[in-house]
Amino acid sequence: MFMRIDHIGIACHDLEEKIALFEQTFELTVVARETNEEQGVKEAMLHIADGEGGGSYIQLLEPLSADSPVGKFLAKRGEGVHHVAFGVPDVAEAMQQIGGKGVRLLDERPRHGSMGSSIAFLHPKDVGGMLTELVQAARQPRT
Ligand code: MC0
Repeated sequence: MFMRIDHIGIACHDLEEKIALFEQTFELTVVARETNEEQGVKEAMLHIADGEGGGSYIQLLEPLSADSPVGKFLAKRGEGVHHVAFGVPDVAEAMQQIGGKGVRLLDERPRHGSMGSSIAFLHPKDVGGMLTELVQAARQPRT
């Protein structure tokens, strides 16, 4: 079902400061930036590697407001790993399979994610305390 780790999402207060930190410390490069109003975030993707069906990234997330998911997370837990995202070939199919096993889906249908991807979240309480994201990259796996 999972092809690769698509990204690790890291919540931060100051996106530009954390981009500079990750670029300088790990010699990573920002390959995409986006403001996603629906998700309440301003974000940057730093490329790590290419994998099956898409790439692997560090995703830095700054909240657009205090009452957004990332804003609430920062207030409660502070900066750090917010979610882990796994690449799947077909997000709607993965939602159906995983939902059928009793895991709560936080989205009724796939939503717009980074770099043209389709995404859906799973409730952290149903998967060992880890907010989990399913990602179907815009670039489809080679057949
Ligand atoms: C909350 N909890 C978490 C968590 N956020 N556990 C692990 N990781 C997280 N990130 C825990 C809380 O500690 C709490 O546990 C319980 O879940 C319920 O949390 P809450 O604070 O009462 O409830 P809410 O209203 O904050 O909702 C949490 C929930 C929400 C995960 C349902 O944040 C959500 O729907 N997230 C999905 C969307 C999202 O995160 N979007 C931002 C990234 P206790 O034990 O205290 O009861 S968007 C993104 O990343 C896009 C751009 C992309 O990748 O392309």
